[in-house]
Amino acid sequence: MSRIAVLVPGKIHERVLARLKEAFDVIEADPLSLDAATAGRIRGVAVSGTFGAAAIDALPNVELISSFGVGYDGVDAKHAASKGIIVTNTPDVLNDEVADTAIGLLLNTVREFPRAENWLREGNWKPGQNYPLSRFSLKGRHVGLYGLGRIGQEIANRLAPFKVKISYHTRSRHADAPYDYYPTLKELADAVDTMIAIVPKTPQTHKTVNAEVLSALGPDGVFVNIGRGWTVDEEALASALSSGKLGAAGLDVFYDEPHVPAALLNLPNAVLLPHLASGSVPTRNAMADLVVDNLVEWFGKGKALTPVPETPVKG
Ligand code: A2R
Repeated sequence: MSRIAVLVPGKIHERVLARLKEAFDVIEADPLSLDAATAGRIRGVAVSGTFGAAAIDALPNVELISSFGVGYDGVDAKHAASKGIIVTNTPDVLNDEVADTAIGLLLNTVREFPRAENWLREGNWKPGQNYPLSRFSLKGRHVGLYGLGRIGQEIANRLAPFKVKISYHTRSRHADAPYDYYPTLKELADAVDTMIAIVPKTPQTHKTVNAEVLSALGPDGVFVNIGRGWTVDEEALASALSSGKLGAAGLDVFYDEPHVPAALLNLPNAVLLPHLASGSVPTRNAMADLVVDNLVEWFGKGKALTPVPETPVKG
């Protein structure tokens, strides 16, 4: 019996490819360039990045699109749902890694560790010469979480031992969360001096961290983004940082990756990382396994492990 055909439309973690090849007939190609017979054979997709409506429409018999990463904004899940196609993502297996990165980035931003290390490597540490005291401390801060989902909750768990006050803004109050809830992002920004954004890329989150929100954090304020660059007005952020309206920022994500605006690159009070929050070998392996396991379970047992809310079919 011939194997089920699974399309891999672009670059993906090598473990995904290796494991898929054990179980499926893997076709590595652009869906829009396939001949009709090949397109008709494809029943599954494994994708890291973009898979839009045209790509979905090019595969008449596709049943499941398995997307690498917890954010699946590159896949048109609504369109897939309208055609009865399931989309899966890789939630939970990266919560700890991303939350750890958030804490590291926060500390780096507040205490300037990357700058201090550069200062040392450049040979500046000499008798009688010490790196200047960091302007800010984490001690006594009031941290506002913009997002308290799977990852936001893990960030909150890690923040508690730092003895900072924690508050949050989400779409709706979490009755079981022991933190102050603010129904708007501006009200949260008014209340806190430190904000960590961990929300998905959706039409509702676009550039919600704007000049008004950043000003509300204030000259001693710190902003950290570990979710999506889409949620931030980068021009307003660079301007707030350079004018001193905002104290410092730590960013793992950017609006138009891998492009990082020069206005941010030139700022001494910004810590910039190349979207690596989940980027360790063990965590990316776990994500790769979940991408493959969703396809294996669906075609073996008719059950998708981690369908996204738009396509909540568990089989
Ligand atoms: O569902 P809620 O009310 O707990 O709010 C979710 C929040 N969120 C928003 N908050 C305020 N205004 C919005 N328009 C809005 N849209 C979503 O973001 C929830 O607290 C959080 C998302 O949680 P999860 O769906 O569990 O996502 P997870 O696994 O924490 O990942 C967050 C994002 C991914 O979508 C990637 O883009 C990125 O982190 O790696």
